[in-house]
Amino acid sequence: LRQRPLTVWFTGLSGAGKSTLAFELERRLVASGRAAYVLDGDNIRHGLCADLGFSAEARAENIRRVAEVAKLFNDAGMLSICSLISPFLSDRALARRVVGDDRYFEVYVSTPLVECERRDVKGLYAKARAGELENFTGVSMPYEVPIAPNCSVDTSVMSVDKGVDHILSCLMECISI
Ligand code: GGZ
Repeated sequence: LRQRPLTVWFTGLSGAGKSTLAFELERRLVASGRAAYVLDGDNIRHGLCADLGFSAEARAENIRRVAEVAKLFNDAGMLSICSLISPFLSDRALARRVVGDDRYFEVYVSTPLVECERRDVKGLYAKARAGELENFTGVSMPYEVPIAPNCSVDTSVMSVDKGVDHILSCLMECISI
């Protein structure tokens, strides 16, 4: 089976649907015989990046480490799927450099802030609005919208299944995997 090692990099606000899309994409790729693995920001912050907080510097280091791991998976021939808020253009540019321009595929999960805040699955937006969480993306720290993502999905207007269909069609179109 032909497979190009790629890193699919999901970026977007907390609650936008990045992890859900990433794990469903992984499930579909594995079901079609491809080796793929999700590196999810929230999970990785319990282990590899347990020492890091949410300052701009800590996020940059978080993203750098995950990109380095994604590159190792790619070197081993696997597809890496990274799901991190990665709010700053400069950090996503670093991730692109680390994994290699020709291996980096960016998916912007563009679900609007109002919808993420309405969902507030973990109650983090409420805490941030109450001033109990500092440096919260979209509330007390900026999110810099990607300029030219390879693909965009807004989960407030598209189901997870349709979103993954769209990502897969972009992947097939842009790169033959
Ligand atoms: C943003 C925060 C914060 C702050 C805790 N800002 O939606 P979640 O809850 O489950 O996932 C979010 C996760 C963000 O980690 P990342 O590694 O993706 O961020 S970054 O790429 O910017 O390094 C969120 C939770 O951690 N969380 N505090 N202040 N998200």
